[in-house]
Amino acid sequence: MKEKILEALKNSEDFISGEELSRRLGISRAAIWKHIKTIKDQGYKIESISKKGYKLEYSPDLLTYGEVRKYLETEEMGRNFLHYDSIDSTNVLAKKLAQEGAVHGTVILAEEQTSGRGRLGRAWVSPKSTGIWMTVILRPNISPFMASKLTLIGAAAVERAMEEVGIEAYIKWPNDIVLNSKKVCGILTEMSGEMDRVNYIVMGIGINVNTNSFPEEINSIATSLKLETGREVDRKLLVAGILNNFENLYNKFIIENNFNQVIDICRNKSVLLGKDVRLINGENIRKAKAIDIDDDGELIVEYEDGVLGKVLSGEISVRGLYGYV
Ligand code: BTX
Repeated sequence: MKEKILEALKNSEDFISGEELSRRLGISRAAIWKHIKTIKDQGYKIESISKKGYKLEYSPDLLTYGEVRKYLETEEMGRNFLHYDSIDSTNVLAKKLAQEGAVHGTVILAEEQTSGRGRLGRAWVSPKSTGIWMTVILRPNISPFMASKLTLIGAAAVERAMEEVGIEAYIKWPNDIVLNSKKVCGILTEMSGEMDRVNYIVMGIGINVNTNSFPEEINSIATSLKLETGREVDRKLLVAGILNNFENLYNKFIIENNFNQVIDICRNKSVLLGKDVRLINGENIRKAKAIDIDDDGELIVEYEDGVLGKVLSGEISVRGLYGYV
């Protein structure tokens, strides 16, 4: 109901009376007044004048469904959209909700994460209202060994969406997006499954959008779209753009088994190919050169002894990137 009131206010150039709203929406004027109060508490400025009614003066930069919806062209992705002011981690909540049966395409988005997570238990810095911290719940009918491909679909969708808002970003296979050799986005894909079946997958995407500064410990490796382009980027457009592109690429893969476009994007926009890399597997570090990304999304490397190898996922550090020199 709150969404409907907001929508009516947004669509009206002038004041709308409480009476008109109550007639249109079939609820009492007292109920309208209560909802208006909650909307104001979210940061919207609404002028109210007796006899005239309500007028929306200002909408805050919030990533609610009501704000994102008009840019969404999807059927499933983001159609169940949960927005939080502050939670520990959207991935953690997504797993809980997926376990409880949340539908395919459910998006959990928070303005702030107090305990955002990266891979291998690392932390992801997620300050209030400056980034995009969201997780999509997926229920693909694929075998678990195909799941790592979804991260590449996510990375390709983020790259496309950035391009649509005029930003040329690059993909550090398999789960980072970089701008000017610094990390602007990370993707964390987690799966619940059995030997031959996926129960659900949650794909968390974290993007530093309008962040002005970072804590000391990541300052040299992290950047934001704003810091690199010198302008504020509309978070709503980016969220919708990611979901639009993701649904498109995801359906091509799941329904038509067509992964070509994703691979093309990952190859053309790769920061790894042709570079000296270190493959990190716990304590074990091996030097190699990144040669190609094959049609299955695996990274082809050439080890120092000239032997070629395939890497399915994992930790890669690249010469010249994030301090590896
Ligand atoms: P990762 O393990 O590849 O990267 C984590 C590392 O990146 C950290 O150890 C730190 O060095 C650095 N880092 C931390 N915060 C940031 C930041 N804001 N920008 C750039 N670098 C940073 C990458 O893991 C996957 C991150 C996924 C984050 C999303 S946000 C929504 C969802 N919910 C959640 O808890 N995680 C995901």
